[in-house]
Amino acid sequence: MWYRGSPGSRYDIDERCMALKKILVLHGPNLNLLGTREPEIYGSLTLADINARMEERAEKAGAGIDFLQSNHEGALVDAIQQARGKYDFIILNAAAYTHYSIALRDAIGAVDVPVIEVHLSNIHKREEFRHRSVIAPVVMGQVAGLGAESYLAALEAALIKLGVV
Ligand code: CA2
Repeated sequence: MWYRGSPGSRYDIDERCMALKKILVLHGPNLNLLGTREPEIYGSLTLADINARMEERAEKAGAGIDFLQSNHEGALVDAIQQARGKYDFIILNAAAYTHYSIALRDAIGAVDVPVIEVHLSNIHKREEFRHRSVIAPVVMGQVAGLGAESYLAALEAALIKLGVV
């Protein structure tokens, strides 16, 4: 499901007038369930809550932001490939695909858009199979374990790297 900055927002207006910096946020499988189960691990905010917080911050900084959640590996690969020339930064929570998707790793490696890997939970202190991220070697950096603030910290870093704040 795609979500875009609200119509008539500064994002919409700026996009027609000047080259504004654009960020794509990708959420992987099962993250649509956030806020409904396992709040002790993933927190009680829904994905819509997290997106709203990020949108508010991006708008304040004058950057554009779009969101996509998909349970399908191929849809995420397509979104990464299509980000080329359209987005300046990707913030990616690949969820379970983090631990085994060579397809996602190859897509990130093939697209010249910087990626920050995000996790709500601290994958390094959970089950052993979560300790390994196959995408870590091809991303700019990783933020994990801060709950929804992982996304906001990644966004802040992206805004700084893009020179908009
Ligand atoms: O901590 C993270 O953000 C993860 O990427 C979340 C993934 C998990 O497989 C990774 O190891 C770490 C799981 C996302 C599933 O989210 C749910 C949310 C609520 C209820 C059930 C699943």
